[in-house]
Formats: sequence, C-alpha cells, structure tokens
Amino acid sequence: MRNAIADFEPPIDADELAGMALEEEVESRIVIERDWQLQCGPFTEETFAKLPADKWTLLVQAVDLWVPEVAEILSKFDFLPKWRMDDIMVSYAADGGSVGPHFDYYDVFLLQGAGKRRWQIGAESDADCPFVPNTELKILQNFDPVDEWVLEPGDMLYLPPKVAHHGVAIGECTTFSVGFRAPAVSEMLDDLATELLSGIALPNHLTDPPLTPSMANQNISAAHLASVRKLLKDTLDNEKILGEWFAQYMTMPKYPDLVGMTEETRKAVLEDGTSFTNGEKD
Ligand SMILES: [Mn+2]
Repeated sequence: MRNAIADFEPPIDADELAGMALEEEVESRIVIERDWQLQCGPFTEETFAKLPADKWTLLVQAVDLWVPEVAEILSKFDFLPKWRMDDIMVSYAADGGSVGPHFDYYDVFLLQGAGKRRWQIGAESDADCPFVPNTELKILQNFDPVDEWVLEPGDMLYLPPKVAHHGVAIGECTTFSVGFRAPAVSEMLDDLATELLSGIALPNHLTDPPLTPSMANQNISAAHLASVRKLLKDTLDNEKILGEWFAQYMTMPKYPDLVGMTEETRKAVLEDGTSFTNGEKD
C-alpha cells in the first residue's frame, strides 16, 4: 500500500529506539548478518559502540506500550478487532541490515518509517523447510523471491502468515511492524487446561465404548479413540467455557508483570456482553 499513511513522520527515531534497548523492562534484540548472530537486550552503550558499520538490525518489541505516539498508530487499524493485535515492534537497520529470509506464523503490517527498505516475498513456507544451520534464527536456506517492492516512508506491506519474506535496508531505515497474536494450538490447549484445572468443575471423564471380550487383548482401538475424541470435543463445544477462556486468553497482557508501568490494557467482549480486561472478567 503506497502512502498507507500520508506524510508519515515516524514517531520514534533510531537514537530513541537504541535508548529504549538499554532499559531492562524493554524486550530487544540485535541481529548481525555476519554469522547471523542474535543478541538479546538489555544492551549497554558499549554494545552499540562495537557493532559493525553495516548489516545489523536492532528490534524493539511492544514500543506501543512505552511510547504513546507509537500506540497512536494502532488507531489506523481500527478495522480489526483490537484483541487480535499483539504489538508494534520497531526495528532500526543499518545499511544492508536484515534479519534474513524467514516466515512468521502471524499476520503483520510492515509500515516503513524513516529511509527505505526492499521487501522480497517468496513461497508459503513451514517448519519443514530447511533452515540455515548454526544460528538460533530460523532463516530459510532456500529463498526464491517471486516479487519485490521498495518501501518508502508511510508505505506499508501486509504479509499473511507463513509467506517467506526478506527485508533489506537501503541505507539506514526504521520499520514499524504491527503484528497479530497467533498462539500455537499447543499453547492454547495448555492455557485452556490450566484454566479448567483452576476452577470450572467438569464432571466428564473418560468412559469405554461398548466392550467385547476380545477387546481385552486388543491394542487401543479406533472405538476407544472415538471416545476420547468425543470427550475432548464435548468440552470444546461448551460455548461458555470456550468463549470465556478465549476472551481471557486473548486479553492477557503481553507483559503481565509490567502492567503497572506500561498501563497495558487489553479488552474483549463476548457476544453475550460479558467483557474482559487483561485476562479477567470485568
Ligand atoms: Mn517477519
């Protein structure tokens, strides 16, 4: 989207971003292309003094929670439910800086701040794609660009989940990444189970399918699996349990321990009018 935000003036610059990365409460990372090194903040002045001249990136998570002018950008996304949004990550890249070709599991709007960045996109990818060895970063070993755009201040690229992408700074630049929440099913089931254990009485337990004498010596049969599946499905089919858990889950603050400092507020309302704030029923 060319000129998604006309006359966009980035509400935070590289120096301010680097300043944030010195703070203990702020989640930040530096990626250096040489050997694809990943360093995690908080950083010191010395960290920045030792960086190479080019090809590195500083990424600061949830800048919207610390800088009201950055949070203001979220008002441009009011065509989407607020509880779907995760945070605005702001990155600064030195000339040629990138975090390597990769894919994410979440939707993201990439809003160009200062300077220019060339974005290339590739095929839809998943965890089975080969990654570059010897780095913690999940960088795609094979990346074949199928399209590319050079983004200038105020331009925006929307990326659906799993689309391989590679953004390389042309000169110094900053990028504002408006990312969605996309929890994995394992994370959701873990949280749902914890929620169920902590309160709601569920009188349902596993029972047998109709048994026959021969089943005593059988392996786990499809009929047994069907019983398990039905029990789990019946639990998920409970609209109240699922709805209230989900609303709590999606309104959990990104940094629960810092709510007093960041004033992070996440809200969602169910169709029956029950409202939730920061993981609690109002
Ligand atoms: Mn990405």
